[in-house]
Amino acid sequence: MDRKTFIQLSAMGTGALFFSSFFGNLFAKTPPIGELPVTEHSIENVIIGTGYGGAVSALRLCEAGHKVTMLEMGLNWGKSGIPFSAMRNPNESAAWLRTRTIAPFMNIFSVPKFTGTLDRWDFPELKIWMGRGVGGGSLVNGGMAVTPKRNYFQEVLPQLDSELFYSKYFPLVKKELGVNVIDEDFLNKCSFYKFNRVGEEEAHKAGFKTIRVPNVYDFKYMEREYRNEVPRSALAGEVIYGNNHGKVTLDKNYLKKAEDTGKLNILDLHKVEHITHNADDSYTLEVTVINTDGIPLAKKKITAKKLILAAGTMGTLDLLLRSAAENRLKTDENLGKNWGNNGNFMTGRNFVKAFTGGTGVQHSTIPVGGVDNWEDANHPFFTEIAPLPMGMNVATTLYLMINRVKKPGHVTFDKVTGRLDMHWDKTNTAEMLKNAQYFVRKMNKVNGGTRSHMIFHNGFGADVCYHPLGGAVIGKATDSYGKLNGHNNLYVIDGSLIPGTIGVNPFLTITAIAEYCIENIIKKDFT
Ligand code: FAE
Repeated sequence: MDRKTFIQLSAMGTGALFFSSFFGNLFAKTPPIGELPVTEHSIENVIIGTGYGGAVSALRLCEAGHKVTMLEMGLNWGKSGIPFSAMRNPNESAAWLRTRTIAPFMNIFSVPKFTGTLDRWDFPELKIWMGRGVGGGSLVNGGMAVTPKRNYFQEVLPQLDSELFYSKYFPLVKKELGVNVIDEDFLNKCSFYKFNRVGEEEAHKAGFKTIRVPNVYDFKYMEREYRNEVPRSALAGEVIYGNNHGKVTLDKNYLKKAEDTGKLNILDLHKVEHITHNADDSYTLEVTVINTDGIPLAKKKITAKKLILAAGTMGTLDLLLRSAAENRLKTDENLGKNWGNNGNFMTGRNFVKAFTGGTGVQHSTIPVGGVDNWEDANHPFFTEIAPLPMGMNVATTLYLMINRVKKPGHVTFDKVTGRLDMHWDKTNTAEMLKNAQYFVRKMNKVNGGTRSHMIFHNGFGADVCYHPLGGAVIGKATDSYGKLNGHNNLYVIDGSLIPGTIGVNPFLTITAIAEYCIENIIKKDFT
């Protein structure tokens, strides 16, 4: 590269990167995509994605003395200084490059087009929500940190040693993620948890068992919020567009620790488009650098000796299946198989205690209770008693159910549309619907209330998926530690390793499996 070109590229690359985070909206005019500057880079270890799988991999590699570069399509919110927005007052953080919010319901708000934290991919029978930004799903999720039931873990992941997971990896990740449990006295007196008290009381009346659900939100902080000693976050309607306080996201634990080693470089607003497998077993990534309007600023060709794909289930499947369809890399017939929605099924009940006080005006955004009906052979399910922070007493309870996935789906890439095809329809969710009908009927019979026709079509949200899992299943599409079949230097470490179901909210399991995989990968392949 000559000096003039270098200076031009540096100005457009580094300068653009800096400005992209802060002044993206001011730079609407950029060169047409074919004329974008392209720079070439060679990097030893690259991780795509900064969610759970990526963050664990980065920390352990850095601690073992390896330099790591992470490529993240979303924004580094912590560094940008831009605040997250609350659900009733959505702003930049609300939606990934949309002009209207994309929450599961109540999308009546216009928002500025911005690289927000929450994205949604729509398929004919399914909508899949995902986190975007440094910290991945940890930025937008409800923080519920649930250990799967051991017998179900063994059933769905017989290829893993459950003794090792329950004695070593689950305790380790609970500590690293800062998992804690709400104090019962606080829960009983906090006016923001009336929805949970009502939810549990009615579940007991109907004969269901409830459980306390651990979380990564700092409940001691929440107690101080309640006493008005610190700025409010969970008690101010913040969650799926990010929390400004209280929630301990990955940028505050795994990623922070990795950065503190001095060996981690995170490049935000870097979207990987394709992966090419080279003859020398390295990988070349084509990357588009965008600004916060989503406008491409530059192109990069990054060649990595070792590549970890941690782009989340859908991101990883998209990159692998797309690149395979373009003959850039080889995959085998296992890729895309055993995909599932983790049995996600949303439902709710309207007119709950409507004449005796409803579910309360104020709702904390952090769920702390669930109905555990998993041992019922006819209707096995777990359901989270979810908040509905609408700022008024809507006398409604909302439930995000997690069921078994009796009929898994699969994912392929359609060359014509250039998009993933999701092979998933009502037959995949039929058993889940039966469980939801059983639950709502039983609850309403004893407690009153109606089906949640106000929030969902016919009262049941079969198409809501927060937990896409599978498609690159460990031990099937990969070896026992996440190395993709047929490859020496390409690893998958994220939700796609879990075969479509884990019976509880999944990030604790994703984090535990990531710890297990990277520990073994370092031992075997990073000598
Ligand atoms: P993930 O955290 O999704 O990270 C992937 C990262 O890769 C993201 O930051 C992407 O922006 C980035 N990326 C993707 N494609 C590219 C590309 N081409 N180039 C560059 N970067 C890319 O992956 N789970 C729980 O256990 N408890 C909960 O309470 C809970 N609540 C949830 C609530 C919501 C609204 C949502 C959407 C999810 C929730 N989840 C919850 C699911 C959980 O967040 C999810 O399973 C994990 O975040 C998945 O972790 P991964 O490491 O697979």
